[in-house]
Amino acid sequence: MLTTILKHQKIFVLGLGVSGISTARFISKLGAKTYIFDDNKTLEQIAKLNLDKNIEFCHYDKINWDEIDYLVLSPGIPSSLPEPHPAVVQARSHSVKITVDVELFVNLIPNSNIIAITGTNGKSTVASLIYHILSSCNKKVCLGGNIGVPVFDLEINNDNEQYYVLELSSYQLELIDLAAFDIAILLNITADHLDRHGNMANYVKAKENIIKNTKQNQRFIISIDDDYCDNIYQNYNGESLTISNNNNKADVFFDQQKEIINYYTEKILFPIDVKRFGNKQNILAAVTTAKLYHIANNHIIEAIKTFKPLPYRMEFLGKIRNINFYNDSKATNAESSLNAIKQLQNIYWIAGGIAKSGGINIIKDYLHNIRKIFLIGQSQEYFATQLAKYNFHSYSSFPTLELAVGNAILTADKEQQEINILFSPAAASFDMWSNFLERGKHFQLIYNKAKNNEAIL
Ligand code: UMA
Repeated sequence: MLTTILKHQKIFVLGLGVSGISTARFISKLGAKTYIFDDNKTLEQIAKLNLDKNIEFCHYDKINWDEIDYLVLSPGIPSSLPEPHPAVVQARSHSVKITVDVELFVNLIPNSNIIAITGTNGKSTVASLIYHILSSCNKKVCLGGNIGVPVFDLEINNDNEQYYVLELSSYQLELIDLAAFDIAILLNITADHLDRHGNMANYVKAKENIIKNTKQNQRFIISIDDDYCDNIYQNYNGESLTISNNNNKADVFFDQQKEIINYYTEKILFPIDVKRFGNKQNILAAVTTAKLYHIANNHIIEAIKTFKPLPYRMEFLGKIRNINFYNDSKATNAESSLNAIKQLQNIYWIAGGIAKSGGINIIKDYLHNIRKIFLIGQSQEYFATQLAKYNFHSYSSFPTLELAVGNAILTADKEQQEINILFSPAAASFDMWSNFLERGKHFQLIYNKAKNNEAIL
């Protein structure tokens, strides 16, 4: 058993964010000698106060690496690109195994059912939806991973009645070595996190690690809507089920009326507003997973009806006069914003932040859905240059989100028709906020003020 093996090991945990803290707690409780470190000096005192006395805070320069069995890296800390962390370099030179919490966790529970989900966009929605369907059917199920709950915060149950739904990022998948999943889901791949992975090939390789190892009866649910995923599918030899937004040659797809899902040869009547879930692919991935676990169609549909979409993902906040407000702060790249833009007309689009590779290039064919654009953040000039190139000139730039929203409302008030204010940045948030959650909360606060007729500027 891995628990027995781990118990006798010496383990260095680098990074004291949520995943590092939870890993250190778990392995030290098992009995492993646990060392921790974080480059943020202020965390040393906090860690010392909050963690067991048998966990030792120790700089990686001071550790005797010859005695260490594992270096557990927090997902946000690079193991190779753009530059390996100095602790990684030292660990490697002493042949210490470098790993990540998900790898250790999954190897502890080989008998349970593990559903792993990755993709550039939609993975949190799909993970939450699968979790909701399984728990609605009284299955023993836990949800964790990149979605915000570190795996070692989940209850550990190595039995075949237990289900784990794990959202996995490319950062976590990069260090997968032996972990294998019962159902692996790959939703889509578009350029993202290239600063961390260096280039597209490395990013794709990290995502592909979701099928690096196989488990008995493993199934791979893969969307074939983008070339990267299609290529992975073409080269895959195991059992797979393809899903698609628009290709009726896939194993699972919506047919023309969109109220029917074709699941192989079976047709499932599906009277649900698909827009609530971001896109069709998200629904198809969740339904396919549920079918693989033999859940009856009526149970699947009932569960999906009661699912509450996650905050800040195409979240409809409400209507003020002729203006609908949508909070899509989670859209940290243009592909994600494109999903939102495709769903609406008469859009006043608030966008900007730290641009991803390609900027907003892929939006160009859907600019007809947009009436005006309100640019914020570091990417203002870049996005403006791109818009000018596409002959779209109805845009202005603002130094704050308040000013952008305020101006959007003032302008929308003069319109004779219904306007959709869409906050979908198509960029990372770190220039103005610490993450997309903080950014989404900010937009929600501005909306609340506007709703209550309070000044927002
Ligand atoms: N640190 C160092 N040295 C460094 C860099 C960081 O010591 O060179 C320390 C920081 O000071 C900090 C800690 O490492 O104390 C942070 O570690 P972390 O960035 O891995 O963050 P955690 O809090 O452990 O959260 C991680 C995931 N974070 C990232 O991948 C960046 C969370 O995903 C995840 O929810 C959590 O584990 C539980 O599994 C967040 C995320 O932004 C939501 N993910 C990216 C995304 O979705 O795009 C991939």
